[in-house]
Amino acid sequence: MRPQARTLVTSALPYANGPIHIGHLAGAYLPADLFVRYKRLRAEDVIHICGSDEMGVAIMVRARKEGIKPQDLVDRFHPLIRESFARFGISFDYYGRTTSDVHRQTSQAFFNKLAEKGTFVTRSERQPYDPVEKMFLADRFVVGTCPNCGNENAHGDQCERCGTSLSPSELIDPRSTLSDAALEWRDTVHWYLPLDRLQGEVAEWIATKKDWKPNVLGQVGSWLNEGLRDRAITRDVPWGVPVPQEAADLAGVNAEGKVIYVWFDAPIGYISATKEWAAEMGQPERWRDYWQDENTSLVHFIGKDNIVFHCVMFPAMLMAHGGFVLPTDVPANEFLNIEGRKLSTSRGWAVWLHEYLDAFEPDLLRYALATTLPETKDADFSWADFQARVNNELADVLGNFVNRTMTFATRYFDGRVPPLVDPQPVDTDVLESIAAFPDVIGTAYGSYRTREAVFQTIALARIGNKYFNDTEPWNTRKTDTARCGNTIHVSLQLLASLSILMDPVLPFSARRLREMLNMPAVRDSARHASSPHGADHVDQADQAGQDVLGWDDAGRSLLAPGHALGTPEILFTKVEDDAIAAQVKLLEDAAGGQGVVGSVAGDGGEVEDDAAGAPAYEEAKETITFDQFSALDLRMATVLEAERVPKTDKLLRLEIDVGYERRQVLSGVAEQFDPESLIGRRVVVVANLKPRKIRGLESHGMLLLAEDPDGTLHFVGSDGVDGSVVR
Ligand code: B3M
Ligand code: ZN
Repeated sequence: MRPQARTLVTSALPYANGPIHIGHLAGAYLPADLFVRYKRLRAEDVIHICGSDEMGVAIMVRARKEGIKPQDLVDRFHPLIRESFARFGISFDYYGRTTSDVHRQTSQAFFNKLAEKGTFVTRSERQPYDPVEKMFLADRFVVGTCPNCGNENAHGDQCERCGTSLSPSELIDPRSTLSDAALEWRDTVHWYLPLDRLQGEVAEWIATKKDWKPNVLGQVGSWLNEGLRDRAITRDVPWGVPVPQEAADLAGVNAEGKVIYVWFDAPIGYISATKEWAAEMGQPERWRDYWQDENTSLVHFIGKDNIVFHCVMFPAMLMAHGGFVLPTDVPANEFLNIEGRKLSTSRGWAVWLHEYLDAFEPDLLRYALATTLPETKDADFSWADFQARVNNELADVLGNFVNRTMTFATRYFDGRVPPLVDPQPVDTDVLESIAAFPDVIGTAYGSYRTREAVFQTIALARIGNKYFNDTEPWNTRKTDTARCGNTIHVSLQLLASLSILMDPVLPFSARRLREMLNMPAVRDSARHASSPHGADHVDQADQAGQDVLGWDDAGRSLLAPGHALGTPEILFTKVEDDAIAAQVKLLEDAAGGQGVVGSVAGDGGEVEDDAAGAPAYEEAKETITFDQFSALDLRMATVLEAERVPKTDKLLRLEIDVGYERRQVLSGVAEQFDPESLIGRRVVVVANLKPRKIRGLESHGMLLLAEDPDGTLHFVGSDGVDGSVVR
C-alpha cells in the first residue's frame, strides 16, 4: 500500500456580493475540483474546503447601493453561489460562510492570540470622518479634486482620470460619498500586522518552495524584494468580524465600532469552515488533522490577484500564531479574458455560471474551460471556441467513439463484452497504451498541470477512435467475427478505463458512461469517504466500505468477457450555432449592446442597427475656448527608462526625453504594461503640468492614453522628433 497522503485543498472564498462567473471558475474552483476528484479516485485522504466571504467593505458598498443591510445581501448571494457550484459539480466537502458563529469565534481567538503574543503594532492616526454618517471612512468613500489633473471626482485611493494613486489627505476639498459632507479628521487606533518584522521568516520559508509556479514565485519575489510593509488589519466600519475587546484591552482601547480587516479574517475562514465540517461529521476535533498535523499538505487554489495574501500575509499570520501547517503549494492561475476583452463585472462583460447552467450541461463548460485554463498566462474564453471544443472533441471524438462501440456491441454481440481471441499487435498495443494513462494523467493533475491532464484524457479517446477506424469492424463483422469481437472488446475496455480517467473533468458524463457499460462499482469522485457532504449520489459499495474501482484500476481491463452492458445513449450532442449566438447576445446585451464579438454575432445577423453596435462612450465634455486648449503644452517624447514604483500595483516610474530635457514622469499603467515593453515607445506628454510628488517621487508631466470602454489603455503618439509641439 502506498503511504496515505493527507491533503487539505482550499479554494478562494468568493465574495458574496455577486454571482459566480467563469473567471472565478477558471482561476480556482475548476482546477481545484479536478485535483480533488482525482485524489478521491485514488482513495487519498483529501478534503476541499471553501465558503462565502461575507465580510469586507465591498459587501457593505453593494448593500448600500441597493439600500439593504449587508446581512440581507449575503443571505441572497450565499445560497445562489453555493447552488450554482453544486449544479456545476464543484464538489466541496464543505462550503461555509464567514458570517457564521464559528468563524467569528475562530477569527477573534486568532486575533487575540496574536495580540497576546505581542505580534501586532497599534497606532493612533488621523482618519477621514463623516460627521453626518458618524463614521470613519474607508479611502473609497472619499472623493475630492485630484491635485494632479483637477478631476473633481477623484477617489480617495486613486484618480481614475489620470491614474495617480492618492490618499484622502492629498485630495483638494475632500468630501464623503455617503453624505456629501465635508470631511473631518479624527484620531483612531488601528492594529497593524508588522510584515516588515515577519519578512525574514516568510522569505526563508518561500526560499524552500523552488517548485512553485513561476508566476507565483515571481510575484512573491518582487514583494519581498521591495520590502514588506506593515499592514492595517482593523477598520472603522460597521460590517465585519468585531475586534475582540480582550485584544483591545491589551491596547487600552475601546473595541467598539472596530472590525477586523477582511483579508485578515477571510483566510481564517478556511480554518473555521474545516471546523464546521468536522463538527458536522460528529468528530469536532478532526479539523486539527488537516491544520495542525505536519503530514498534511495544504494547497490553496486562487487567482493571481490573491497571491500576496496567500503566499505572504496568511503564512505570516500562521507563523506568528504557531501550531498550524503552512501552505504546501499555491498553484495560482492568471486571468481569463472573454472574447478577447478583460472580464469586468461592472461593465457587464462576464459569463455567469447560473446563466450558463440554464442553457447547457455542466460538463461541456467544465471541459472547455479546463482546456483553456490560464495556467501560465492570461487565457481567452470565446463562445466559438466553446462550441468547437464541444463539437469537435466531446461529440466527434469521445461521443462518437462511445456511440460506435456501444452500437456494435449491442447490435452484433448481444449487448455483451465479446472475448479477446488471438489478439493482434494492433489490439495489444492499445491495451498497453491504456495501461500508461492513469500515470500520465495523474502526474499532470498531481502537479497542477490541469490542462495537460485533460488533453491527455481526450488523447486516450482519440486512440480509441483511431483504433476503431484502423481495425474496420464494419468489414470484419462480415469477414472475421472474432476479429470484430476483438475490436469491440478492446474498445469497451478503453471506454471503461476512460470512464474513470475522464471523471474529474466530466463527472456527469463519466457516470452516464459507466451506467452504459454497467460497470463494477467505482469510487465516487464527488465525496470524501467519510464526509456527509456531496453525498447525493454515492456508490453503495463505496459507502459500505466494499472494494471499489479507483484511479489506478483504469490501467487494466475492467470488463469481463460476457459482461452484460447497459443501454446505449448519446453522450454528447453538438451545440448548434443559434445556441451560441444566444449566449453571445446575452453577453453583449449585458455589456450595453456593444457589438464586439465579431466572429459569431456577424454570422447571426443579430446586430440590427448601429446604435446597438456602438460602444458606450464617456459623456462629452464641456466646450472650451481655443485659448484654453493652447494653454496645454503637448510634446512628443520617447520613453528612455521604465520601472515599477515599489509597493504600488499601478505606478510606473518613467524617464522620458522631451527633446530639450529629460524628465521623470509617474504613470498609472503598470497593470497593463510591462515596464520593459515601454522602453523606446513614442508618447505624447502634457509638458506644462505642475510637477507633483507621488509616493515621494516627483512626476513632471503626464502621458496621454486612450482608454477603451473595457478599461484597456493605449498610448497616444507616433512620429515627430522629441520635443515637437502637438497641436
Ligand atoms: N474574497 C477575494 C476574491 O474573491 C476574496 C478571497 C478570499 S480568500 C481567503 O478575489
Ligand atoms: Zn487625476
